[in-house]
Amino acid sequence: MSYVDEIYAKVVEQNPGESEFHQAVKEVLDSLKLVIDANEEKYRKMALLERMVEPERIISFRVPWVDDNGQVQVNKGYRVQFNSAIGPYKGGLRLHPSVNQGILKFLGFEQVFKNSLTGLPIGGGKGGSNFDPKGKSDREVMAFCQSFMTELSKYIGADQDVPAGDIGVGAREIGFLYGQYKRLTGLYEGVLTGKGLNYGGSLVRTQATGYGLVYILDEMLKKNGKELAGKTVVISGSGNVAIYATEKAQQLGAKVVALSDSNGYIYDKDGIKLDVVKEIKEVRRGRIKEYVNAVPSAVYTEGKGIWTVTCDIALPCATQNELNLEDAKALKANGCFAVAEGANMPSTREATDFFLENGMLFMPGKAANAGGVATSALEMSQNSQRLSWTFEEVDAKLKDIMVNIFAKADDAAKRYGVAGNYVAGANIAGFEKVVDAMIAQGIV
Ligand code: NDP
Ligand code: 2IT
Repeated sequence: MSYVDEIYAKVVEQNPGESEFHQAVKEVLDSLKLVIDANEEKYRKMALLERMVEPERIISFRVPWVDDNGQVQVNKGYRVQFNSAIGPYKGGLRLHPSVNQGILKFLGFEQVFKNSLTGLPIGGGKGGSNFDPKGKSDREVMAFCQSFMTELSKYIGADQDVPAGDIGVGAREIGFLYGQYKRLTGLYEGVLTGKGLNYGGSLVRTQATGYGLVYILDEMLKKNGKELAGKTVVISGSGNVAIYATEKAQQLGAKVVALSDSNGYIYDKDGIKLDVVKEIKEVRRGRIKEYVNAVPSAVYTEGKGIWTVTCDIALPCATQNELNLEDAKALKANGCFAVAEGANMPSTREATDFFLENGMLFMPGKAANAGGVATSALEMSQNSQRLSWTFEEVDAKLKDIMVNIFAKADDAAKRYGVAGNYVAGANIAGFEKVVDAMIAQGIV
């Protein structure tokens, strides 16, 4: 058995029930076969892949808090500190009932390669809880965040591990988490990113993942002789990533016609009115179906099905495995020619293979959504310098980083004879930097 296949078999055997983690590892290992085969003896001796697939540390803890009825609730809390070869652990915190150790390991594993691709000095990590913020009062969210941080604060720090937002964690949660960290440690330091602008946050961080997604999409289209202006775009989700992907796509002249949440999707043939969506989602924390109250000409459909909407470009920006083979076929049949992943691993492996085998342009999440964490790293730099850069400065750096990520994925794919396969390109380019740093640092 080849080294790569042997490691995948071990991962499945030693991490039972963690299907998303298996899936993420398999995709990366399959891409790396070409690189590993050329160095098999050396990598095997150093157990490089064994070390690559095993988190440096997983912290798991109890999170007790009191709800508005005086009832004590208990959630599970985690931080997966996956790999610190190229910098302090960096990655978001997810609050969603589906969170478990396997999901956070998949996200932490992806984060290692993504962070490497940004070219900035950040290692990979991820954390979160099975706490469901939906329907909770501000006080309940604060009580949860304070309890979560009381434990997490022992393991993080500006030069050690710097969490940020992800699903269910936005400005409100980061504020509560930061306040509690400061109270416990007495340190006013850049221990979290995505902070508010008046207490150390960076301009553009709120927009960064969605904007970055559209910057790299634009670059991929240009380099393949196509353009974004005038194209019809479907975007899933209606959270942070989806909203700012919509904003930037519209600014660049595309027409976004659909958005969704976990209940259903809206279709607006005239183009989504983003101020209405922001009011529903960012201000009222409502449901996407409320859009049709403000825009009666739009249509709301309950359930999945957003990928049956005709489009040129699809941007999945909700969650893992939200786009399967059937969805991929429907997109292709309706004329879609490009897909870029705002979410982490939103396409199933079968869907990804279908896109690649059918000549569609496809940019995987670890390259396409790296603008968020890249801008987090820019926030860390500003915090260390005790300076704030302007919106234009940060936005220009973000754009530059995304164009560079495209170039790295494109170049690695070409070097290994799989031109145009940005999945392989991103995995290989991300891996090369981390593996060099691991070798240089010895057996740790
Ligand atoms: P938000 O919490 O702001 O929004 C999430 C959106 O996805 C909501 O519309 C939500 O709908 C929908 N969603 C979440 N879970 C599910 C599910 N199980 N089924 C269907 N829909 C679902 O999160 P973000 O926008 O920040 O994150 C979206 C994706 O982007 C995630 O994969 C995240 O890991 C990834 N990402 C985020 C970055 C960031 O900077 N925030 C950076 C890089 C990647 P509902 O409200 O109904 O739950
Ligand atoms: O998946 C991701 O890259 C994020 N949720 C952002 C992480 C970060 O540290 O900004």
